[in-house]
Amino acid sequence: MATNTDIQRDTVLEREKEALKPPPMYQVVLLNDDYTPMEFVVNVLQRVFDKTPEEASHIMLKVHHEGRGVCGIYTRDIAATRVEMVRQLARARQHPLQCIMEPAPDA
Ligand code: TYC
Repeated sequence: MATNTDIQRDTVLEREKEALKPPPMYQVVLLNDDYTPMEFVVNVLQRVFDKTPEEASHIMLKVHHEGRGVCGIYTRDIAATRVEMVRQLARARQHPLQCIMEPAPDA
C-alpha cells in the first residue's frame, strides 16, 4: 500500500517534471463577421498584435475569406490579455468583432 511519504514524494516528482516543461501555449483567433470594417480589423492587428500593415492586411483577408485566422501564439495570460484588448476596442466602436483563444496545436 502507498504510504503518505510515497504520495508526497510522487507529488514532488510530478511538480518537478511539470516545472521542466515549456508552458502551454494558446493561439488568439479572430472570427469573421459581416459588419466590422476591414480597416478596423487591420488596425487592431497592428495595435494589439504588433503586425506590420502588410501582415495585418494578410491576416484580415484570411479571416474574411476563410472565417477565422490566427493572430499570434502566446502563453495563457498574454493571450487572455490580448483577447480582452480586442474585445474592448470592438465594444468601444460597437463592432461585433469576435476574438477567442484556444490551445495551440502541438508544434
Ligand atoms: N467581413 C468583414 C467585412 O466584409 C471584414 C472582417 C474581417 C470582419 C475580419 C471581421 O475578423 C474579421 N467588412
